[in-house]
Amino acid sequence: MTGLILHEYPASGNCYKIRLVAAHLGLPLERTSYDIMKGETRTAEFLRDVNPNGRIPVLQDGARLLAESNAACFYLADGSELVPDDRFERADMLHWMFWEQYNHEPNIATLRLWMRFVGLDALSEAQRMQIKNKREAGLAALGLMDDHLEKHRFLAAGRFTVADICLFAYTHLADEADFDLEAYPAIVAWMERIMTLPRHVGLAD
Ligand SMILES: N[C@@H](CCC(=O)N[C@@H](CS)C(=O)NCC(=O)O)C(=O)O
Repeated sequence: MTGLILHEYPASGNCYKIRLVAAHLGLPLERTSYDIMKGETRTAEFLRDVNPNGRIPVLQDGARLLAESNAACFYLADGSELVPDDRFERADMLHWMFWEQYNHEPNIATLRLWMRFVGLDALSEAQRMQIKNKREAGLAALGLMDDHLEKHRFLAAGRFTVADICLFAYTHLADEADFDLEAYPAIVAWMERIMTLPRHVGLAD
């Protein structure tokens, strides 16, 4: 890997995941910022040159571009201590990363975006109608994580892996979407374990 560049919006949890993986591995990452609130990932240039899907994060390695946060995390960490060698444990780690994208991020991250960045008054009627379902689904996701973390110190393989980083990103921001994390003691203890790891960095670091 040479000349890694992260195309990002710094407040995005999806972008933070990649910075956190890089920090744990000691990989230098150049950062290029786009303001998603001003549509800077929807310009003709961005769609042509960075990501036809119109979204950040995108990880650039030399001339090659990789979209999707969890794919980028896996790319950086593959072959490192953050990815288990055992075939089943590696797939179990991926199971949590896929679960995050289907059950967690679309609910918790989207509510955070709507409440803290877009503003409830600026939402469309269609978005407003999704709030109740997203809140229920977000609560279910946090409940499932809490149950699992009551019995396991980390999500997969009995140790800290990329899955923990991918789930930590928006879980630790869930209070910004008015989820009460104090109701999930096993999640709180797990977050504490992650935040006290030697190479941990915060969203704003
Ligand atoms: N599944 C994608 C989601 C990417 C995504 O939704 N990015 C948001 C910010 S977190 C974005 O670029 N929004 C701007 C837009 O859609 O115009 C990932 O994990 O990378």
